[in-house]
Amino acid sequence: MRRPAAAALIVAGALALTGCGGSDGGPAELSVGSAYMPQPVSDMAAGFLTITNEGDSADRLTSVSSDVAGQVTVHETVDGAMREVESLDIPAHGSLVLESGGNHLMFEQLKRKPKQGQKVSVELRFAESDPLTVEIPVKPATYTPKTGH
Ligand SMILES: [Cu+2]
Repeated sequence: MRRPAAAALIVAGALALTGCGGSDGGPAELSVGSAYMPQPVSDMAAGFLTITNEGDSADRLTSVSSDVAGQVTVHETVDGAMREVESLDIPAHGSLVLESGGNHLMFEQLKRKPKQGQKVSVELRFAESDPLTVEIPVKPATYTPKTGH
């Protein structure tokens, strides 16, 4: 009767490894990188970043807000046309990429125009994980996305 006990110990050890971080069990582990905002040339601005998920469960980016904009929406680009989406998937052990010509954040009703060299504070909210606040650096306007909105 000792073998089952030994097997249980091994399973418990594996769980302890994957559960590192000591959180309350939130299985998605999100981090943000490669963030930037092209200096806006109108009363709208775009934002790009990559959300990496090192956890065992998928999550979704569900909403975004920023103190510089009255509204921030999430857009995807399909066949060259942008459209607003309710959420974007962040796969387990994968990443969600927001990049020029693809998925992006749209800052509308700008309260001030961010300038190159400044940073814009953005809060990202998710279906499962706790919100993340990111300081997005403002880059030259040459990153301006295609027209269309
Ligand atoms: Cu857009």
